[in-house]
Amino acid sequence: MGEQLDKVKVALTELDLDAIAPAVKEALDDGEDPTLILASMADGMAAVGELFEKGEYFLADLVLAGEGMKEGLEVLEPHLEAGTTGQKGTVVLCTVKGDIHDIGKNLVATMLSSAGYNVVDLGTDVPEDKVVDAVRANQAGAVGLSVLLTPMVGSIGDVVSALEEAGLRDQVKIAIGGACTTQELADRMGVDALGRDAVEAIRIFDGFFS
Ligand code: B1M
Repeated sequence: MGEQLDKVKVALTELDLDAIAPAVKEALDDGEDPTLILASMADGMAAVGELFEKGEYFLADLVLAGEGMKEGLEVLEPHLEAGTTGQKGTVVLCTVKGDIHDIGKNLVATMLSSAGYNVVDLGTDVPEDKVVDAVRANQAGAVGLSVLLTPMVGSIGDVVSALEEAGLRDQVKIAIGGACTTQELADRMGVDALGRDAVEAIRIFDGFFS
């Protein structure tokens, strides 16, 4: 990892909020690829998660890490966005019911918009009927669900069932992503794909709409 990228990761891992945005800016000024900077931020967040699991960080530290990620993203996002939006198709995106993590979902939204999708972002803790309503109202061709909490994976199944009951399941492809998701979970929940990161999410939706 380059020195500037390492600085980004360390600033986030050490919760040095004053250093995060400047570190991202320095990396950009140095010509680092924005997607690599993004990956360094994700590495920093993963390290924070590990420290939380070990009992070295507490909930307040997770909140700080979330703030730090947002500050870094504010600097980075304009460099991820390419321009033309809404050409390829409409994707309804949300974090599932019971889960309020939104950083990864927001990243996926930004990347999809910049890749030319119309993204209908429903936010976090979204019940299945809201997803159904949004798919219908926007004639969406795909749904993206973000889920980070293992106890909330059942919310994925609730969305699948609700779309089936509404007679919409055949019209939409569904992808899931987020820290606690696996291919085994995707298969079990009856969704069409699993995206491990925002870049893979774009590949998946490109496949859905091709
Ligand atoms: Co929470 N949290 N958290 N947290 N948090 C995790 C997820 C956890 C793994 C930490 C840990 O214990 N190691 C753990 C979950 C364990 C589990 O169930 N497996 C956990 C827990 C337990 C909790 C609480 C229950 C803590 C508590 O209250 N005791 C609580 C839950 C609240 C709730 O949701 N109801 C909670 C709260 C919070 C904060 C609010 C403090 C904060 C969130 C702030 C926010 O989002 N605005 C927070 C944070 C920051 C984290 C960690 C540290 C970081 C998450 C993150 O933003 N990662 C996280 C640890 C970790 O994930 N290692 C943790 C960076 C982000 C870029 O990655 O979201 O994975 P990610 O998204 C990636 C990919 O996954 C993928 O693309 C993204 C970009 O590459 N992707 C998709 C994501 N969604 C996709 C959708 C797609 C495709 C790809 O659609 C097709």
